[in-house]
Amino acid sequence: MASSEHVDLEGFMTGVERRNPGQSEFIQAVREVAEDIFGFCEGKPEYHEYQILRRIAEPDRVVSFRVCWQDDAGNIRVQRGWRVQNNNSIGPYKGGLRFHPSVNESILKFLAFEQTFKNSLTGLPMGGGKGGSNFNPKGKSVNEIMRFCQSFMTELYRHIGADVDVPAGDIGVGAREIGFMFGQYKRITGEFTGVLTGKGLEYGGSLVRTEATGYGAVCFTQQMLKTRGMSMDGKTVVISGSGNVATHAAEMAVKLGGKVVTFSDSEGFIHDPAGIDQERIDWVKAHKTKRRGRISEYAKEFKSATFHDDGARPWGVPCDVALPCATQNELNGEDAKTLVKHGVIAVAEGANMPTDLNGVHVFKTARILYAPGKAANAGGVAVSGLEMSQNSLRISWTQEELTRRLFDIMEGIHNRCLEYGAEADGHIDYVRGANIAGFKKVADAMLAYGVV
Ligand code: NDP
Ligand code: 2IT
Repeated sequence: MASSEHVDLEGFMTGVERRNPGQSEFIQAVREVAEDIFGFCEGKPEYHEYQILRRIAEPDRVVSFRVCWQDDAGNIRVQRGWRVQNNNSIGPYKGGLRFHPSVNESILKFLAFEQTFKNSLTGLPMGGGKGGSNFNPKGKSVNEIMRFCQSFMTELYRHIGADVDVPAGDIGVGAREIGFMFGQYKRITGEFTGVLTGKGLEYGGSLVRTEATGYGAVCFTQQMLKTRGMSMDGKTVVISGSGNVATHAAEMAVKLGGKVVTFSDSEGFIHDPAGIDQERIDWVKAHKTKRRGRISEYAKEFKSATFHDDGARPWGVPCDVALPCATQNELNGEDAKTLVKHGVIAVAEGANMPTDLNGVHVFKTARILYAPGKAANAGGVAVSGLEMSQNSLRISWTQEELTRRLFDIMEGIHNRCLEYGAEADGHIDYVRGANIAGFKKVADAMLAYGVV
């Protein structure tokens, strides 16, 4: 029954490249995982015989659909929507929805693939999925956003469900968009179920979900620093992005005594050597979510800051801790070398795959504390998992209970990384640890199911 086909890493990647032409982000994400999994599978023939990695690297399904909507001027607009259901071996498909003009099948396949390992690492019963659209929310009115979300859900609703696939937010999708989509799902199906997470607190949302990704990433950084007898206290922190993940990472870094000095968006970054304190973080949050403003305006509001334009990124600013929290491939090999040259101690990815493969290799070679997104940013989906549990039980846990559970889960992920990533000299390869621990649980479930 089982195939005995056994190829090496490069043979495997040649097949992935042949089957996914032009899908560079997806191929990159698969390679990053395969580099570790091939070594781990040596001496474990069942994973090869049952083609486990080959099967995880082929989404269960990719649904693509047309989304029509009408703008305020009365024009008919046509967008493309997707849901990639990567793997549901250990639970319902789970993962966010991204609305950004750059969204395409490759990006959503990479995100759904990564999500499969990340969700496994949380220890909660969630499979991996991701979806979204090339819709650009920037500059749209609230009514346009609502009409788009309703139209998107009118197609998506038939593919999701509380026990089937549970989407949430990601870039361009926050509480407002989740509200519009949940309202439309409820309207179409007549069901009030936990079919989306990241909902408002009034209608089944969970406390701490908004903060969870950023808080969790800094909690993970603190765990990493602890292995070297250090803490966030007094550390200079460079952050990219200025959305949900970036602002909450900054908030927790400041709470733990760190000095945050940068934020960015797609236009550039601000550098505030005076330090971005809680008051300034609150200003950024309001500016980005309520006023939908640009980060450049921070430098007009706070005179201690400078704005660096032309899409500049903050990696040249000397720091102890770097937290990339914007988007994929925003930190390349040269950026990684600059960070290392300036003495960076820890890098934790709030975003998904923000470091390109060259950058990953630079961090690995320099043996700094480097946490990949699937470990460091898992706090968001973890509290989404807790939102699902609360919805099923029809109860709401308190802020304290949820914060405790989030921190316990992040510590659990750290321990799982240690299990497979600790080396003889005490160095921890978090990339290897996260890839193997995430893979093993999914792989063993797949072995139990046979060939399906
Ligand atoms: P938001 O939409 O709240 O913020 C995104 C931020 O990243 C903005 O500052 C945005 O700037 C910037 N950004 C987005 N795309 C680009 C781009 N192509 N180039 C440069 N900057 C860009 O999203 P989130 O904070 O939720 O997500 C940020 C990252 O974290 C993503 O990688 C996401 O997948 C990941 N993540 C999110 C989780 C969550 O719970 N929300 C959970 C785990 C990971 P601009 O306004 O100019 O577009
Ligand atoms: O990348 C991610 O983990 C998210 N965008 C959150 C997914 C979720 O289901 O909460």
